[in-house]
Amino acid sequence: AHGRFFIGGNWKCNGTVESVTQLVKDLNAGSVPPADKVEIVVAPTFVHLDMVKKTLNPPFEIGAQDCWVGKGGAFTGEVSAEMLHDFGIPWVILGHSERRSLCREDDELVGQKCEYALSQGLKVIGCIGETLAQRESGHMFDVLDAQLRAIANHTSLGNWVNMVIAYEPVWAIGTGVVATPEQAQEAHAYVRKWISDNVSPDVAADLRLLYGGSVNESNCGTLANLEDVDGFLVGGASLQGASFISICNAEN
Ligand code: G2H
Repeated sequence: AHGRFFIGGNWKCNGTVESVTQLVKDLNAGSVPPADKVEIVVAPTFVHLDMVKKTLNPPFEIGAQDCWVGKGGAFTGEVSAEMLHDFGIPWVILGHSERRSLCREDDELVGQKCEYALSQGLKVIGCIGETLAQRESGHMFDVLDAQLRAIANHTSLGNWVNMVIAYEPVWAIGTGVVATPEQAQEAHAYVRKWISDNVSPDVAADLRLLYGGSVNESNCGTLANLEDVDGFLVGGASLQGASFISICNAEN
């Protein structure tokens, strides 16, 4: 692995006051590695950020699931990067495949979002990944190239320390079909080489590459041992306190 292992919990559009209260309680009671071993970030909905921030204890950190592409203003329904930073939220997920497909965010918009969020002092979990059709038609690497190119075009050399990349094959998201260790390692090695060739070898060596897509407490151990898997972005299983805590201990 490269750098400090990273576990992200993407709660997506889930939660009630009651369920979030319980989940925070379960996380606080769980035993996880110290912050210098594993970095853990959970991303509640915007509505729940405040209560989670007030109640979730270190070493857990907090992130948002998205933010606006530029400075706030007359953008009904949006939340800006500077608001998140001002509010004390250190991380934001950008370019998740659900936003790319359901909200029609294209590569360039995701790149611009990364640039603006980084400029406002946020750290970014940038998501990439191919659909099943793209993989089966032999376009997986072209898709990853274009997604990475857009992010790289908008990320200055010095800002890569504030970025992690999550490889989430769309066919593995929420489907229960996890990538095989070979598929995950192949894609991650490809991403690291792309970053080495197109950004810099030093950035590539330090960049944390997360795998996402149906990660659970049973499959996380094998995936965590792969050379180029430096953490996970977990959806469904991050809503269950016990499962998420086991995944936080995947490296042990
Ligand atoms: C992929 C992942 C979290 P799940 O979207 O980002 O979700 O673990 O439910 O497949």
